[in-house]
Amino acid sequence: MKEERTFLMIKPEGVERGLIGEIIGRFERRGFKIIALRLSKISKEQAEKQYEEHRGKDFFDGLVSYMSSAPTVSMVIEGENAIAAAREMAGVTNPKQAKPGTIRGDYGLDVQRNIIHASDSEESAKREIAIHFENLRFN
Ligand code: D4T
Repeated sequence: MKEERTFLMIKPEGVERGLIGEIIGRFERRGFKIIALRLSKISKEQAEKQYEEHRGKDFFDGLVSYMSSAPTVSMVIEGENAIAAAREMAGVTNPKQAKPGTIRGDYGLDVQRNIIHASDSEESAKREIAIHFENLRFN
């Protein structure tokens, strides 16, 4: 098992619906350490960078404007196998197919409003942490 850091974001509807505590609590109770946390409205440029790999897809513009439309919670968590564990806790992209017990399965509304983002690899985690926590020192 590997000590890892990953980037998570509670999407606008999660904040709006009062689910911040519930979602953060799941990661805390699972034993992950929160090492950075911020509530903010991200810029369109940050949203574009975060979803760069999807540029050109039909949902890209809608996703970028949605993610930058209202406050989100950005966080970095640390712990054993954090990247895969957070993806598993989030559930699959479409909440209608996500299993009960996963965050998306329990709270997701549709494929855009799927509550949480979790980095999919070590490389994405590093890249996304840099987009949202520029110049942040963790220790
Ligand atoms: P993220 O990146 O938010 O953790 O989601 P996933 O890793 O599970 O899913 P993804 O990369 O395929 O999609 C990124 C992001 O785009 C939204 N989306 C996706 C959307 O609005 N419409 C769509 O049709 C799809 C496929 C949801 C997640």
